[in-house]
Amino acid sequence: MLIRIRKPTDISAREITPEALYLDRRRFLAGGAAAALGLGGGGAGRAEPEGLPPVLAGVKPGPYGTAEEQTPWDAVTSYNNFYEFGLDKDDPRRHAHSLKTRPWTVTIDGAVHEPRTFDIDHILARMTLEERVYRLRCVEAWSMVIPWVGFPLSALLDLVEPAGNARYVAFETLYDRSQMPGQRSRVLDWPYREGLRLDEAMHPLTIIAVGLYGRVLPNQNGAPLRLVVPWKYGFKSIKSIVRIRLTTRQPKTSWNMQAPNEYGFYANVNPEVDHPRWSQAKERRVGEFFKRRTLMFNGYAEEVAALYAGMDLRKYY
Ligand SMILES: Nc1nc2c(c(=O)[nH]1)N[C@H]1C(S)=C(S)[C@@H](COP(=O)(O)O)O[C@H]1N2
Ligand SMILES: [Mo]
Repeated sequence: MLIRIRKPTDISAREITPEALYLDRRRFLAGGAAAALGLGGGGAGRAEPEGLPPVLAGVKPGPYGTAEEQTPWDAVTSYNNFYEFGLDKDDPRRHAHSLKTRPWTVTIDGAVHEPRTFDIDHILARMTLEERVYRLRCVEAWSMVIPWVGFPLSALLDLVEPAGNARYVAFETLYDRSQMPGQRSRVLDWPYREGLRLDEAMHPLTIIAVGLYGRVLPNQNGAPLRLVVPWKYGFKSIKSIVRIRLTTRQPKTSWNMQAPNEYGFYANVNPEVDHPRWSQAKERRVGEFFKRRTLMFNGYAEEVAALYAGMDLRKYY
């Protein structure tokens, strides 16, 4: 993985926190840059920067990184889609503090041998946390590069032993109008729902994220746990999940119910299949001026194209 390290003198005081966060901390410390910035843990007695979530312990580098420049923490946590907290990009950051992420349970049931309800802290204690730097491509044609912390969804599904007839996985966000004021409006048929085919869900690229930049996931990004499927449009990455159900039939999904001709079940990033109201050929990386070409399957074709062999991707959009 390539790391872009600027000279400490290039970094203004305002920038220190996000810049430090956006470097790989292990290499960062190893390179001695931490000492130059006064961020080193040793002896200086320097306190954690204020207002940031806690650091997650024991995070290992995971497979499938991208060396592309990472979108700064401030952008990742202030430019969000989370309609439960409003429709504007800055609404989630402003309003998602009303979400209580403890206690939190996730029920996994349906076509499984061992249906169970897990406490989030039990899940965190059982899973090995990995950092996965993925591109996120929203259907609205903006994109980011985000260093997620999480674990493969397959590791969670293995705990409940999917039954032989399970074909799909359905996900639901919390439904609680007192914590999620946006649910008082009818923009979507709440709770937010998403779904994957079982083979997509078990694919090693598919993760449950519980953090970013080595820290606990902020509420606006879908705390305490959210799905990340990097080869699909962002709306598949359902946030603040409370229920996962294995099913034999293709589940209903929020955006498909809302506008079936615009948002399909598959929602694979595909520059050749336009959204009915706009092209999907290009995207704007948040923070950049010029647009860039969108890549087939968001750049993950080598890993996932085989899942769709023989399928008409114009029909199954
Ligand atoms: N529950 C829920 N999950 C959701 C959404 C939402 O409105 N509600 N928005 C989706 C969309 S459209 C995108 S692009 C991503 C954005 O994730 P981010 O805010 O962490 O970048 O979350 C997805 N997950
Ligand atoms: Mo999106």
